[in-house]
Amino acid sequence: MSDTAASAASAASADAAELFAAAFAAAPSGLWSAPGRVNLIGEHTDYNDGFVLPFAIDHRTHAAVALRADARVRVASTFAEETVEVPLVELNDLFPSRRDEIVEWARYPLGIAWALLAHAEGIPAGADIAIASDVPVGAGLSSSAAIEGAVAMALNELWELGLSRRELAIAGRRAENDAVGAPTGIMDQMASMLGQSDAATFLDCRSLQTQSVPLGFAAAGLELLVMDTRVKHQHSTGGYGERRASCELGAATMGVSSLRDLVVDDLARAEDILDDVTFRRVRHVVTENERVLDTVEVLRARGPLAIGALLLDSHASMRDDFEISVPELDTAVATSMAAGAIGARMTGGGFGGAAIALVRHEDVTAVTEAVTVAFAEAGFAPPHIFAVHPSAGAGRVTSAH
Ligand code: GAF
Repeated sequence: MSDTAASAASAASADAAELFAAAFAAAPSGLWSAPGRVNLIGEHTDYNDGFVLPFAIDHRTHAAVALRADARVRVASTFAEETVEVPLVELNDLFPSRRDEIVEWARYPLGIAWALLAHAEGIPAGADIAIASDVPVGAGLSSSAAIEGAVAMALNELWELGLSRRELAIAGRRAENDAVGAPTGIMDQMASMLGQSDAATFLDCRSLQTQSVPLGFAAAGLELLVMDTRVKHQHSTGGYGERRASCELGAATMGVSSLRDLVVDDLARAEDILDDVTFRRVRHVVTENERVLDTVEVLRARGPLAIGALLLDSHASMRDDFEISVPELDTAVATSMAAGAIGARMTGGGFGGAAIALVRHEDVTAVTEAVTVAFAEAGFAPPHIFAVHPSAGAGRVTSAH
C-alpha cells in the first residue's frame, strides 16, 4: 500500500513541529500522521462483528516525536495549554482504573503508549510527543482514531515493535476502550490505518479481513460533503454504550454470539421474542449489514451514482430503529436531498456530529446554501459544510516543510 506511507505536509504538520520545539526545546526525530474518517455506510455494526465501509479523509492529525534518554513520556498538543508528563512504568497503574487522573485529551496519546507497552520487551525509552490536528473534534470524523494512529505509527517505529497496521488498529481500540473509556469498535482505527486515495475500506469486523473498494467520486462528477452540525457528541458517556448493551441483549436472547449471525429472515422470530426497543436495535444492525454488502456490490457494478437509496435507507434506520439521530442531522439529510443530493445520511456514532451528502459538482453551492438556510430557519447553530476526499492512511510524513 504505497500511498499510505507518504502523506503531504500540511499546516498541522508544521504546527506539530513548531509545538514540539516550543514545548520541549528540541527538534523531533520525525513526523507521523494519521487521517480522520468518514463512514460511507455500516453504522454500529463494527462491535456486532459486522461489516463497515469507511474511508480515510484528507484531514489529518500530526505527531512530532523523539525518544528521550529516560523512561518518561511527555505529551503536548495544540488543543490544550498544559504538557502532561508520566513515567512509562506508571501507565500500567493509570489505565484503566485511574484514567480520571489524566486530563481527557492526553488519555488518547498516553493510552496508545500504554497499549503498545504490552508489545515491548521491558520498558522502552521514553518519548516526547507533540500533536496538532486539522480533524474537526466532536464532528463524528474520528479525531480520536487520528491521534491514536499518528502516535501509534511513531512509537511502533521508534520502539522498533514491528507491529502490522492491523495490530496498531487493535492497540488503538484498546486505548479507546480502556484508557479513554469509550466502548467503541474497531472501524475507526482500521479506516485510519488502511485508507487509500479514492477508495473505501470494506472491513469484515469479525475476521478483520479488508478489501479496497474504488469509490470513483471524482470520475462520476461527485463531491462528498460533510455537514458538521456542531452538535458535539461523546462516546464515553450515555447513548453509545446503551446501544451496544441492547445489541448484546438482542444477540444473547436470540441465542447467537453476535448480531452478525442473524440475517433478515431471522427478524420475524426476533420480533416475536424481543421487546420492541431491542427488536428495533437488532433490526437496524441486521439490515445495515445487508446495506453494506449491497453498497459494495452496487459500487463495483454501477458506481457511486447508484448508491443514494442505500444511504437514505441507512439514515432512516438510524433515525427510526436505532434512534441515534438528532433534529440537526435529519434536517441536513432532508434538506440536502431536496436540493439535489444523490444520497445522504448521518455518519459515525450519532447523537450529534456530522451527516454526509453525495452531491454533483454543479449542485454543491445550492446544497450548501439550502442546508445553511434550513439550519438558520430552524434556529440551529450554523453548520460547517466542506468537501472531503478519500485519502491515504497513517504514515510517516516524508515531505519536508
Ligand atoms: C464510533 C465508534 F468509534 C465506531 O467504533 C463505530 O461503532 C461508530 O461509532 C458507529 O458505527 O465512531
